Amino acid sequence: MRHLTRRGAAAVLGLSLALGGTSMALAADPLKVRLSTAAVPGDWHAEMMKVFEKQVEEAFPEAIDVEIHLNAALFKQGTEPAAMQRGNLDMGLISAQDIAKQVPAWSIFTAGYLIRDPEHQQKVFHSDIGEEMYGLVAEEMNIKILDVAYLGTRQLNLRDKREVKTPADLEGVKLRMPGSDTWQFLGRALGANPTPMAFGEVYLGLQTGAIDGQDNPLPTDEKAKFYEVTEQIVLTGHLVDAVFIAISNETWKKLTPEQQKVFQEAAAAAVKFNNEHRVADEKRLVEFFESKGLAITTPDVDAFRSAVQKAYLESEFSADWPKGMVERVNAVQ
Ligand code: KDO
Repeated sequence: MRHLTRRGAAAVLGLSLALGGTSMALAADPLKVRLSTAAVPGDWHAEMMKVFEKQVEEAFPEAIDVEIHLNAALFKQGTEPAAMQRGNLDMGLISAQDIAKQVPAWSIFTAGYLIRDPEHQQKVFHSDIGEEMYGLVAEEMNIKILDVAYLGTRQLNLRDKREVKTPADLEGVKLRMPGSDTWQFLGRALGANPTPMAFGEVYLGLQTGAIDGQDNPLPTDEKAKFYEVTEQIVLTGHLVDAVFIAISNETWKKLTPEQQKVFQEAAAAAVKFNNEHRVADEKRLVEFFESKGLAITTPDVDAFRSAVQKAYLESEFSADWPKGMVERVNAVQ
């Protein structure tokens, strides 16, 4: 009996020590916040997240550990929202096209030639429009958008030189677009023959001739080295593109009010960093690409604009746009 009791006591002591150890370990473990994006290293939306990470970790060195995963290494491009919703991912850089898959009203922001420039983009999303549209994402996707960053203005980038003035000149051009309905629609609206392909496969697709071209902002053409395997950039400027810094509501709720405030401020600092660099690069890069032997041509942008706007207004997508939203977006000065 005595022996048993002693052993029992030792077991209880061991257990409590183990538990004590565990709870101490838990207290010391920072909250890991994992972010996934298809961005390549060096592209400004990848670099901006370092700014975010630094600001958050400097404020909470013991409590929070931000982990950035680039190149879609953690989750495939476009699957980040679902991963956040399943509780497998904390943060993602997500697109309006990703959101539109679940919240059809958001397809308005996938429309070509709606947002006019980076400044207009900031003003739209920091107005009551942003509040309303972010609210839909919170309600319907359980995801909180912290801020909007300028991904750049999308331009056509062709493997072989070609005379391109109007959408008719893109007939039969196998144009890689990311793989979702809204992206494919944009490719068709431009007059091309869109083909879906993940971002990570585009370089090889251009090199082998599996595709005739792709569209991306100039800084991405530089950082992903698409200029090495293409001969021309057509300055269509068809989409003033955005990425949204998003966090799952589950993770957001784990943060203290003070931490939430810092996350919000760090996202704003990241956006500022990204936008300044990206706008400067867009000015610098035409000359850089020319020095690499690419032809940089200007099409009849009005012809592209009217064809694309007409296609969207007549599309099934526009039926889901909140009433009066196009006019409200246009009215933002
Ligand atoms: C692309 O696949 O072309 C795209 O530019 C789409 C964007 O929404 C975004 O996913 C981006 O890729 C990646 O972040 C890589 O820059």
